[in-house]
Amino acid sequence: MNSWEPSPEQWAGWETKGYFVIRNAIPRDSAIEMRGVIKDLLLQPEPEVKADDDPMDPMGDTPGARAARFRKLSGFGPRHPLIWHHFYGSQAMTSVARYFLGDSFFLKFNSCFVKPARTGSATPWHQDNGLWRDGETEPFNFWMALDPATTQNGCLQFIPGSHKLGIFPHLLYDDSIHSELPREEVRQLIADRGVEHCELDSGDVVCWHSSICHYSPPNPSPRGRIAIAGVYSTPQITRRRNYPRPFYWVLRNGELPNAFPPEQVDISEISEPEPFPAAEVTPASLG
Ligand SMILES: O=C(O)CCC(=O)C(=O)O
Repeated sequence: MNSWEPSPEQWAGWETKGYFVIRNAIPRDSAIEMRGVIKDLLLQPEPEVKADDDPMDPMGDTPGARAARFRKLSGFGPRHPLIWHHFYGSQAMTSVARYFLGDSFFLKFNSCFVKPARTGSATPWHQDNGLWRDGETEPFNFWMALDPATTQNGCLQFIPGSHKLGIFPHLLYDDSIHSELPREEVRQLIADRGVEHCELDSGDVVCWHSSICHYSPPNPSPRGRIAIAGVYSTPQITRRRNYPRPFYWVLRNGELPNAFPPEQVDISEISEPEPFPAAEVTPASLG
């Protein structure tokens, strides 16, 4: 299979900021085909994948309303051959990840983030491994824009260099849609380090360190923003097996299997993590 190496600029981004971008990582036409698969999935009465609780207002039972129900769906990647072969199990993505993870790795998570025009909600500030709570810092995280992602429609925002600060305990506030970085901490980090907006075109990919602090705002614009994301990991990195969903082999001993569906990783011990602690409400956290 083809090898891939970061450019000096990408490597510097990875080292110093905690992320880098690959322009045209996947052909734009493929990205648009994958967007069609996701749109179709969103319209199904009950998608057979994991959906976050709907953080958006109930919007009725029309096709348009159903397409705007979810902020996030997970677990669709290994069920849709077009998405598997063109993205999660593609030459393009696996050759990038091989540079970081070596010859054998699997898909730990796969998610689709949907920000419909005008109603799309925010994803709160978090570190991916702050949500995982497994202490893992080495998995490889990647996110592809299926629609152009802009500052107007809610592209990702990163706090550069925050991947070097360790894993912050995440908290649940009364209005949190999921656990998040302590809000005071975020204010201080932004004051110290600033925020970078990561604008991408369809088929561009951003890859980031599992500890980087990131966020995406609501979408008040007339343009929707759909993206698909994944996390690859290896048996050496992912030792604590506290996930209720299966992992799927992507690359094994340097070979990219052509089979579909992809093979599940054999995981025997699965245990649920503890619940998140509630945030203490102080005047500062309300402000
Ligand atoms: O796409 C988004 O809005 C959020 C994505 C994200 O936070 C993630 O993949 O960890």
